[in-house]
Amino acid sequence: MLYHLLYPLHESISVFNVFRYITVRSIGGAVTAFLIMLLLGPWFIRQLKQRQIGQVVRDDGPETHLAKQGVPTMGGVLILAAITISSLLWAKLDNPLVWLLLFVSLFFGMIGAIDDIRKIKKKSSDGLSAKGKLLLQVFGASVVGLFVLLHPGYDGLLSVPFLKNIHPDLSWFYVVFAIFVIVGASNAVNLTDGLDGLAAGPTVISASVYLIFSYLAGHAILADYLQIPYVQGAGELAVFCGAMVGACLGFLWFNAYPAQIFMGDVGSLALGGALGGVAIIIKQEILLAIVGGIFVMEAISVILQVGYFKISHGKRIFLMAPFHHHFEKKGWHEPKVVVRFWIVSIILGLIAVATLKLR
Ligand code: 57M
Repeated sequence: MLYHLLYPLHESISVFNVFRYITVRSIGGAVTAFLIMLLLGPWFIRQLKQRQIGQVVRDDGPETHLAKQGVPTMGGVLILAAITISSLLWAKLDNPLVWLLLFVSLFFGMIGAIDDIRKIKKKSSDGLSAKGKLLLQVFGASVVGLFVLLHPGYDGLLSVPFLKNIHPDLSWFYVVFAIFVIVGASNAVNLTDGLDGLAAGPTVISASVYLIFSYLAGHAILADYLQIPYVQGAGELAVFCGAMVGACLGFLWFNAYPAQIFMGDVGSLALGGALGGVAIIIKQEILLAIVGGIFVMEAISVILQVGYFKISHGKRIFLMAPFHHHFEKKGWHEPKVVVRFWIVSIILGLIAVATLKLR
């Protein structure tokens, strides 16, 4: 919005010329979202406490988690508010990709909110049925997949990191692939969100990498030089990614151990959906498996654990899944597990950026 209001005045007030630069607006988006979280966080936590919107902790988890009973949850509502307000302030509003990414984030946030509210009302950790949640997620993701496939200038070609000349054409199957990426990312972040700061940290790193890739994908000359798909208008998604970075950093201020607030499914499903959405929209889909490697490893640990548990009639691969609990069970303190996962996430982020040249 600020671009539309202030840039036209740049001839009389020259400083407003800066609003034309995506880099400036991405940083503006990040700082604005961060400040919204920092300034409204304490108030929001008080509101959650007054309304007794507190976490119901399962009794079959690590004993250390029982002390977390009642921690205010659904902090994702404030995260989404910060991302939305900041994006609407700093992004160009005549860009359909920005609205598409806002849609998928808020739609997945709505799914999570329904789940959270049901859990809180029922005072149990069972929320929306798995089938109901999945159907809603598939619908939301299919909107993005269809938009991308039918939008002028898009195609069903896949980008493969490290292999610049390989572009498999999925054609209509690209919609199914897009659903897999977005729904998979959403649920993977959801599973990861099981320790203080464990989901927000890697999300900051992933959104930072996608901020860079969005800027490059939307820049015709740089995209051509780096041999990545040029996506007209993708640069504006750097502003959205900046808002995600700022909002998650602001959330971390309160979610760092010992957490004063959890993001809830409203936050984890939305952030995962947003990361999956931006990966599809800027045509950097497989890259998410690298930069979001922590999320992928967490989801795979659950798939392996549940699968082996069933075929072995009760045996386990990990002491507990998702595998952040495995390290807790091995005696690692929670902050140590979280910071070590952040370290791995940062290394994966650097490798993801390196794919721009290693190809
Ligand atoms: C999402 N939710 C956390 C919080 C957060 C199939 C199975 C693997 C499913 C999985 C599951 O239920 N996942 C749901 C994980 C929960 O966090 C809430 O949920 C939101 C995110 N969705 O925002 O509102 C708990 O996580 C802890 N937490 C923190 N700090 C945070 O910042 O400490 C969350 C955020 C919170 C709090 O304790 O209550 C969760 O873990 O439920 N199930 C599991 O993850 C369970 N694993 C399991 O059952 N493993 C079995 C299966 C695979 C065979 C096994 O390994 O044998 C674990 N989770 C819990 N207890 N709580 C273990 C049992």
